[in-house]
Amino acid sequence: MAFQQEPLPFDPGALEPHGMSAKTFEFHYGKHHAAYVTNLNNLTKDTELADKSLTEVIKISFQDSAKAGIFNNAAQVWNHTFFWNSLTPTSGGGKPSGAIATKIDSDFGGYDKFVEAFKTAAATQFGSGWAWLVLENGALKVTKTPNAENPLVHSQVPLLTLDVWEHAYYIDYQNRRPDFIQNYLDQLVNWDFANQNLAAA
Ligand code: MN3
Repeated sequence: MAFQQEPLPFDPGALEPHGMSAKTFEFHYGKHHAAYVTNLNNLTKDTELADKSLTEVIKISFQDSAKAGIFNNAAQVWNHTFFWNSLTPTSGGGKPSGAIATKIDSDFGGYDKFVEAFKTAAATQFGSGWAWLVLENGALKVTKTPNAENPLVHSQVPLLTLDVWEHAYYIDYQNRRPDFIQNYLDQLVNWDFANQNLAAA
C-alpha cells in the first residue's frame, strides 16, 4: 500500500479570512506536500520500507546517509499533515485554554513567555525548517529543526508546529516571515489539537 496524502482538515479557502490564502494551499498542499508523497512512494517502491508506517520510515531512515532522500520526503509528508492539523479556521490563535494553558503557565511562566520563545525559534531558524511546541521528559519546550527534521527523531512528543520554509509564506507574506509567525500565533493556532496531543502523550 503506497503512502497517501491525508486530506486537508478544512476547506482550502477556509483560512483566507485569517491570513492564509487558498492560493497558498493550492501550492503548499497541492504541489509541495503532494510532491513529497510522490517522491516517498518512488523512493520506497519495492523496498522493505514500502510496508512500514510513515513514522517507522522516519525513524529508520534518520541519519542513514544512504536513506537521506527517503528521510527528507517521509518526514516532510508527516510534518505537513501535522502542520495542517496545527491550524484551524475556527477561533484559532490567541491564548489557549484547558490543560495546555495551565502547563504553558507552569513550564514557560505564562503565555507571553511562550509567545516570545516561539517567535524567536521560528524567526531564527536559518533557511528552511520548522518551529515546534513539544513535550520532552514531561515538560513543554519550544524547539526549531532544520529542513525536514522533526521531534519524533529526538524522543520528543510534538504538540504544534509552524512551517517556516519560504514556500509556506511567500505567496501571502513575501519575505516577511515575522508577520507570518505573528499571524499564526494570533489567528491560526489550533489549541484543541495541542490539547489532544498533550492528553495522548
Ligand atoms: Mn512546507
